[in-house]
Amino acid sequence: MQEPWWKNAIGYQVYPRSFKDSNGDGIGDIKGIIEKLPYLKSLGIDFIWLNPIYKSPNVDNGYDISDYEGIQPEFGTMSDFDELLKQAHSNGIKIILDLVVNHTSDQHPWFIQSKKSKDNPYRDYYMWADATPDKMPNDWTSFSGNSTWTYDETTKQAFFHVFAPQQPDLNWRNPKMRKEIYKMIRWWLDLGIDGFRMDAISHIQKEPWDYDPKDDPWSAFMNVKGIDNYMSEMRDIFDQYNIMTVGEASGVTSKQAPDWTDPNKKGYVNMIFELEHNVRAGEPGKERIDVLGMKKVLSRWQKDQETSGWNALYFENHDNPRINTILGNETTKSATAIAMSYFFLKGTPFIYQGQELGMTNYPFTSIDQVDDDESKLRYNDLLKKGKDPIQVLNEITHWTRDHSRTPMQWTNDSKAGFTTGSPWMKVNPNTATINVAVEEDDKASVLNFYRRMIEFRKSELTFINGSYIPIFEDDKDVFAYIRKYGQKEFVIITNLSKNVRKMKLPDQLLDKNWNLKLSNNKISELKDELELAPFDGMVFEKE
Ligand code: ISL
Ligand code: CA
Repeated sequence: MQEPWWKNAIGYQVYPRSFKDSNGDGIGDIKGIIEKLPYLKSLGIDFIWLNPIYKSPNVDNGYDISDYEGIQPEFGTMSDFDELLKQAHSNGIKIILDLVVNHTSDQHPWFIQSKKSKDNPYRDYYMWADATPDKMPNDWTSFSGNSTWTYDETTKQAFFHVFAPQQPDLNWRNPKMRKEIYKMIRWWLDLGIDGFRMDAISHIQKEPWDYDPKDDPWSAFMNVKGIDNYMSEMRDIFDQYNIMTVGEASGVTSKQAPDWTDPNKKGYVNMIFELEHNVRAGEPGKERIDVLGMKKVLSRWQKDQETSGWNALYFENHDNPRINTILGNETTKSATAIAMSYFFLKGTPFIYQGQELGMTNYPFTSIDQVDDDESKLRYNDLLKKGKDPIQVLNEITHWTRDHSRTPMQWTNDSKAGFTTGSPWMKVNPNTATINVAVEEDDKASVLNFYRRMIEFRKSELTFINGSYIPIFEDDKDVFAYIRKYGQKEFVIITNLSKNVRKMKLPDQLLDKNWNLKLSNNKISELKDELELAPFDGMVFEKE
């Protein structure tokens, strides 16, 4: 059977605001992306996931949409988008868009209508309930840590939101609302886009308002019963197109995942992003991610979707700090070891812009440098609770989403070659040494390593169908596994630590000849006793 195209594809996530500015206003835009298509082609990626490009008041950088079928003017026009799609396709690159349908902006015409009166035809596009300024319909907590409800004076009711109050949740129980969303979905698919990344999609169904979340505050809107109906309706639309879909599905467990991603089961989407191995939870002061914990989560997802379903593989995105800082030590060596550690797992790998350069966290020193609404909300909230300002700043800047939102580093210029104007977000000063231009010319750069790795990954079908066999499973530093299909066998070994590690090879690797295929160090043979230097990584193939 012919495998679907997305199984042997590499995704690249573009955060349009920070990718490339074409007109000097300091904000990345669609024309900037078009300009950089040759770069993306030279990387070897197959599709781009674009973060939201729709009209938005920008409270949550585009995740608050006020017009689903309009382009954010800062990013360009619909004809720019058509051009991007055309040029991407002629370069063999597909484009998937963010689909944000858990909520809209409070400036969306539907919500403006909905707010007007209790009998407005759009009232039930959102969720309203009786309240008073100091008594909300229930005491559920939103992702920002505040109430999921905001009181509205006009009708003396409160509306529901799992994110910021400027992002009211759509009422998926309303078939009229769903019909409009589905129309919009078809509109984009008919335009020729290649699929969707579905934002916060596991939250679209909520428990009844009298549900008690107890000590799991978000359980009231995490993969709640009844979501099946809506997901199936969307799947029936997707099935009519040759596209790919990836759901951001926090709260869907690895055991439930195949149900979501296996076409022989419910198969709502082709793959999901799990948020369990997600590192943002890392506490300040705790320098880096717990490698063993992360390995266990990733291994479990590999196993639970080994024979049924499909994984989306990632370390970075626009919501997380840079992996080369929080897991690595900001070197070429750590960036490449980390890359190898996840790239050969079973699933579709995603790269976040700048990850392929080894970009790092931004050295924040003050809250004025922070843009992210979520970070600012939390900062003010903690100050109000009387916490020490320095401690709060440390905590916020430890995980702020802004680390990944600084401009893409194209050159060693102080503006990173990102803009000729004043960048909307500070440029990381290490653009002096970490940038596309210098890395292009350096054979040993992270960028050129990614190129080789991508080419190799795509040339070897074992990485699609092969089984996943973890080795050194309980080791706290080394992430290693075998991928095996028929006679073919590969082993991936990465030391994700600063420790020198002496390893005895497990039995299943002995008495075989191994050829080195990819490496970031000088080891060329797989010996019975292996001495791994900090952040050594390599892939061997059985002869
Ligand atoms: O579980 C969560 C928090 O632990 C998350 O489900 C939540 O779904 C995730 O953080 C959502 O992120 C996405 O939707 C947000 C947006 O701000 C993020 O940038 C986006 O990736 C609201 O649209
Ligand atoms: Ca611009």
